[in-house]
Amino acid sequence: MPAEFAPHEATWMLWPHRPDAWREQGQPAQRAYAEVAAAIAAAEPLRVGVRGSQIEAASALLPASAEIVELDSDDAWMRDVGPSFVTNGGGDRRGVDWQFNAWGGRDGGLYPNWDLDIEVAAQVIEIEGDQRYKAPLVLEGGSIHVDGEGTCLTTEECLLNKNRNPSLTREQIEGHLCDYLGVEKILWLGAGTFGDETDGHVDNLACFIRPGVVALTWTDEAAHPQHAISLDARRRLEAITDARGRSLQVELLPMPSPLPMSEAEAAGVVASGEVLPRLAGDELAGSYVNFYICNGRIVAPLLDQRTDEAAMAKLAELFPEREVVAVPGREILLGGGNIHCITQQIPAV
Ligand code: KQY
Repeated sequence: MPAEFAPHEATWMLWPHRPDAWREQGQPAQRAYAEVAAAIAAAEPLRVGVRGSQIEAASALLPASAEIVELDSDDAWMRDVGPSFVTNGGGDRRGVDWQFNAWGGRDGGLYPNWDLDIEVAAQVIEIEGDQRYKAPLVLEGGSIHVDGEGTCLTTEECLLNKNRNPSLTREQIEGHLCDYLGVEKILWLGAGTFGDETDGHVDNLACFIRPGVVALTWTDEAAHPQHAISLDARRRLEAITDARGRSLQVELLPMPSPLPMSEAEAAGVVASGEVLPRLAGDELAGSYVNFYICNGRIVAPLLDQRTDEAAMAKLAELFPEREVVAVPGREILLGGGNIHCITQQIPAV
């Protein structure tokens, strides 16, 4: 699997629509997704899967260059329901279609029916004209990062969770990752970001900046519940080597301050009893690590005026050869993820 920082042919997104997941019938989230779409579409081709009844709304908000594809989904997290693309260096690309159970199935999953989501990856692969590997592993794309040089970064909290692959051992899971991603070494972090409803996706905690360099969400506040989690991750990263035998350089990205959901935000969500309830005061799992790398750009979420400037400056320092484009991330965060979670790259071959 090429790293996200390798050249892309295109990016895929989905369009948010469900009123029990997104406030005010999804309209603020749609505007936020459209801002992300505009930032990406200015850098590379963008395709957006939209359910039939939403095509008019999506056309009005998405940039003119975005290709709107009629494609239905239960929610709008292309990182997790979409395919992971792999290449062989000889001009071939294939899509890996993982098993999906809505982040935990009957044991903590985020909605009870994901029939549409499980069809998304195969449709994307077919539209791209690529062949498909059907993988026997429950895995969301947000639970892995690769460096493109044989290393995969993931968390125990998610991939070893009994609500994903209860019949597989750590070794068997590693075997599937090696087989389907073409990696040789799995780097295991412990827990993900505090309060993350995905059971600790790595893409909200840490990511590769380039081979040998990892960014980690970080707070110096010892009393913050994230402090011990990030400290554990830092110690693990500093103690291991990657698939090429390199020690890792760990770069710290400041965390936003605590971000509780407001009364007004919670009140705008229609409770259906199907989706994890959105309640005032819920602590949102905000993280600047949840950015997206596209051709020539970093698209990063603005989350908190107290920390945005420092986080964007750090990203600019980490990616001197790319432009950092900051877009509002709060509305996406209200749905439980951020920019990385709503995008999926198609690597160039
Ligand atoms: O963060 C993600 N990768 C997805 C979050 C899904 C949340 C559904 N409410």
